[in-house]
Amino acid sequence: MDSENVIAAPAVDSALVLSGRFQRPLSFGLDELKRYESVVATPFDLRCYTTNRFIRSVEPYRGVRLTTLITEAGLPNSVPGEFKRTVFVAMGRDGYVVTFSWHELFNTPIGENVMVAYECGGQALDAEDGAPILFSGSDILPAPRHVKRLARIEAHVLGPLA
Ligand SMILES: Nc1nc2c(c(=O)[nH]1)N[C@H]1C(S)=C(S)[C@@H](COP(=O)(O)O)O[C@H]1N2
Ligand SMILES: [Mo]
Repeated sequence: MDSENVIAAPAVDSALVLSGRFQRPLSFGLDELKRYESVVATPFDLRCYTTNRFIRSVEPYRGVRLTTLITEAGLPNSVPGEFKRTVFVAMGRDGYVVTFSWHELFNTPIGENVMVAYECGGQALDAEDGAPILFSGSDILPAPRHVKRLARIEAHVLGPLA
């Protein structure tokens, strides 16, 4: 294992790792997420995008905004303005993947409601409850970007296609 992998390795099983093109790769345990300013989501119905199936109603989540964690790790800036063509790939521990763009998170109202949740209806969530849970509260159908057991956020800077 090289030194880069040692830094990126989760400190504990439930840690969330920010890796890729961030200025400082970081790892957050559940308790570390609670040290940041928190936001509370509106209660919502979890509904699958593919089948439109109602899954369950969800009490208000509390968590830290994804933009807060990204800012802590530092947006890429080795080339001026490259942060604006950055995409963030979020992965669950099971390999489930969803994407966000810099514009979406930092330059639209969607970003204000994207959180990494560690509490629901006033109750602390643990790994068995799926924590930490990535949740995008402004999505039309919330289930796809409701990632249980979020493990990693990778920053990728897109380049010209040809
Ligand atoms: N980690 C993880 N989160 C996930 C998924 C997944 O496969 N893995 N599937 C998503 C989709 S498409 C749906 S419909 C819901 C299913 O929620 P449930 O497992 O509570 O029924 O979880 C979402 N979050
Ligand atoms: Mo789904």
